[in-house]
Amino acid sequence: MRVTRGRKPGDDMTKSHLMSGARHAQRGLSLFVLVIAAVPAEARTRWHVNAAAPPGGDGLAWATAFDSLDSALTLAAVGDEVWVAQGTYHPTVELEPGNPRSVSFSVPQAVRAYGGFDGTETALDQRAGLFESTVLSGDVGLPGDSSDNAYHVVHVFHPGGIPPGFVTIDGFKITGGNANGTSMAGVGGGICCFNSGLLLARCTITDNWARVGAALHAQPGLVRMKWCKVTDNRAGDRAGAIWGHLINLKIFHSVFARNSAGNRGGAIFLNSIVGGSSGVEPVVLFESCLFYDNYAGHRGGAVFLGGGPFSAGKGTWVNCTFAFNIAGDSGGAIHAVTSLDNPGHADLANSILWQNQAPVGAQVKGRVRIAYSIVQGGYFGAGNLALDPVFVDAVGRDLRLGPGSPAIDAANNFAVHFDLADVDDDGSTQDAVLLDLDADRRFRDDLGTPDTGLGLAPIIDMGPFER
Ligand SMILES: [Ca+2]
Ligand SMILES: [Ca+2]
Ligand SMILES: [Ca+2]
Repeated sequence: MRVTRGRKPGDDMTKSHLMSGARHAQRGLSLFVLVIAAVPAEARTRWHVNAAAPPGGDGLAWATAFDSLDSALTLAAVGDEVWVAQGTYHPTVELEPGNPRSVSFSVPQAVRAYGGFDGTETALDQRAGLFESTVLSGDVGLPGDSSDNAYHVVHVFHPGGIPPGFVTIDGFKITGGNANGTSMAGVGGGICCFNSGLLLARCTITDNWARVGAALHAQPGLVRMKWCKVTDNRAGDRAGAIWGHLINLKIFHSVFARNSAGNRGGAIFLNSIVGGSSGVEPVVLFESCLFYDNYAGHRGGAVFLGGGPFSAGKGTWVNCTFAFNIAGDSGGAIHAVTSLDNPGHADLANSILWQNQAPVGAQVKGRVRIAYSIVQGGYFGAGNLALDPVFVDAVGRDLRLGPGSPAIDAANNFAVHFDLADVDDDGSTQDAVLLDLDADRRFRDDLGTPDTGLGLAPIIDMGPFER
């Protein structure tokens, strides 16, 4: 799987980003383009880690695996891979010497960390799929007591300038971070990412706490996420799951459930600054994602998009379902701030907004454009419906489409983007996405349903699941 690359024509850090950035620069905002350098495609060294290994290994083979993940991360250099067998791992390296809560797994720049092995594999595609049982746990100190846990389970940091490549974290459960300190110790309980490229794949990020950005805090950053589950994280203030500022974000085929924020952005809080318009490749894009049962005390039950001179959240959502999210004040699913100088802005297509709740704007509030979507209560825009999407089991939160759903064959084929997060792991980000959130085939024609969407048959369904 090719996950690191330099800038080149057709790559997703090129024209559209620069152009949208330039538009804002003309309006007095600083131009932000984080460029990631290329690294050798082949790994230099492959380190092996197995919690069940005897101590004293050299990490060069499964038979002599390290028993500590930090042993491998301490030695790993640009282009290296770290293969981790199932087991539970706790960080031991203090970012701030003398402070036991500053321990964190520091994944070095341009290192690829893979979990989910049983400890016999010789190729990545042989992985046994033990992703949820390869656990990176911030529960240091007293077990089961979060008050002495690590501030960040994982730390990805580049001090400035051009990062030497993407950091890959693929196939782990990340849990138990508690960023309840001050300054940077108050953000990014699961993962704290600064000035880096980060690819998250096949990870479950769950049960982390922070004041801001409980699962992931990225600022600035270039983040790709696919096949992840981000659940049950809690923020005291903002961003129950992900905080993104000065961020280029592509999140595909991921689930955000039961995250909460005391204030704004039950799952997502963005001050992304650039991008967001349709017609060019969005800088911030969520595709085939599911958001349910997220909660914000005030605004944006699932998503909050900031707005102001230096803080405008702009993003695009395609084939996403928002259901059963709740905001205490406004924007049950999404709240986009409507400041005059630089408003937040959400573009939605092929999506479903159903059974979200808020006193003002039960589904959405603010500057939100929607097309070819189901919106409870109705919404202005081409192809929008106000009909019950007929989930398979709404109470049990099976939010796939049931028989007869008006979402079937009713979306817009042209709204779908290229495979910018490489969900099919074929090494290309310029191919079509042919998988839905179940990894079943997209663009299926339901023969019993008239095509009401846009494009040539087969027509894509609304939401992340194709029936
Ligand atoms: Ca503890
Ligand atoms: Ca279809
Ligand atoms: Ca691909």
